[in-house]
Amino acid sequence: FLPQPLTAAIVGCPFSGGQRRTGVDQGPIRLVEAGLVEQLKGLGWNVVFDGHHQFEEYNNLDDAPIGIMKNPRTVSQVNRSVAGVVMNHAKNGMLPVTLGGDHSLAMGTISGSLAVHPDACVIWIDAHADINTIETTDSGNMHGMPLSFLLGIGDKIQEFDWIKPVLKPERLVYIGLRDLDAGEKRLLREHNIKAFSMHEVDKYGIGKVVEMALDYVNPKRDLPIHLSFDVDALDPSVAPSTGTPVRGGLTFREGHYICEAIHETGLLVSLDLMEVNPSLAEAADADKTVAVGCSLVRAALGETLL
Ligand code: Z70
Ligand code: MN
Ligand code: MN
Ligand code: MN
Repeated sequence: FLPQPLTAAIVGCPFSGGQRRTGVDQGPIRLVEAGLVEQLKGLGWNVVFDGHHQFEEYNNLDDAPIGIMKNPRTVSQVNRSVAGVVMNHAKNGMLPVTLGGDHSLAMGTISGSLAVHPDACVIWIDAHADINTIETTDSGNMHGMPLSFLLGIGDKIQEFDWIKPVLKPERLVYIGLRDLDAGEKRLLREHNIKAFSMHEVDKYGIGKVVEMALDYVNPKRDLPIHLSFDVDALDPSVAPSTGTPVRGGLTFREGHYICEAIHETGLLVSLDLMEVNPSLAEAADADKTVAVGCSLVRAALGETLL
């Protein structure tokens, strides 16, 4: 789906308004400082990076909660802007690599990539399902909600009118889940959404799980793929510096295997790497999380072991 020569467009999104903890806005800055642009060039990619997006115009919105949703107008407007940026990069034949920032940003990235690749499937790697609606959310944190907006599930909220329900439930698959709210479990069942939790990773092994996930969303291996990777899918021993670490996660190799296998399909058109928060752990653990983030992106863009 991507023209040669291959070009990646880094979309740095220092945004933390979809959750409560500061510091996740430093994720993209640290990933780029660690040398991600040069690393991707080293793999043979052309890389476009015109600085991190600042979202200044949305810093001081009058933003009272809607229901219990926090910062709703800011989350909406930032994502509307991200959607435009991702869409333009994709239209120009580039592979957007969006660096978060919190996972509410997937409202923008997936809206943008599916505007250009409407039949794309979404592979969502996460400890969490991020599918709460205004009715089901207990926290009001919008990083736990992006998929409900993209799927068109839940009460319509005027402030998010710009988000079209571009994602069909049968085009979504999860890997790595292990911390779902009761309402989210109900939504997955009601909408018949395919998920491979850590239980299935243990049972079948990661190789089989990725194959089954692709067989489900992309049976003929002919649809574009948007990969949305929340670094908290990895075990906290591998990626400690993230807002909501949950024990029992993917190993270093399991996380990389997913990225490598998706690269091998030749179908990847858009990538998110989200929830790196370098301020939440000791310096060495923050560095380790940033390094694993860079390494996952390299794997998805074709770095091989041999
Ligand atoms: C919970 C909520 C979440 C990430 C936490 C948690 C959601 N289900 N997502 N960390 N990345 O608040 O809705
Ligand atoms: Mn840009
Ligand atoms: Mn997430
Ligand atoms: Mn998560």
